[in-house]
Amino acid sequence: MSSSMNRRAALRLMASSAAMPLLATTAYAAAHAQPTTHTVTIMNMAFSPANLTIKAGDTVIFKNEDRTPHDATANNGAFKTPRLSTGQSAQLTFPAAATYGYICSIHPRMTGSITVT
Ligand SMILES: [Cu+2]
Repeated sequence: MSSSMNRRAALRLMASSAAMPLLATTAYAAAHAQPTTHTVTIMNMAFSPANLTIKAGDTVIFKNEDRTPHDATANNGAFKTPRLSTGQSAQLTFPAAATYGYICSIHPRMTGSITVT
């Protein structure tokens, strides 16, 4: 009797450990994933990627790898990073669905967008 209980417990353990890698690959897991952190690199007077789509709750890190200072300033005033020198970064979390166009306020021809779904 105790050996059959042990076998059931062992089977349950195998089932649960086998399910974990599968779960991580399903669409359900992707849709309900933990918030993700994305990086927008600033280089050669441009944001890269210039157009980024993320999910509500995700975080975006703006990292300046250019030789000159830059920022990221939303056209609608929703956010503005500090002025970032070479090597500096700023992170913003986007709690709700929205679309933001943004520029570098120092070099307004530098443009980008973040779409939060
Ligand atoms: Cu700039």
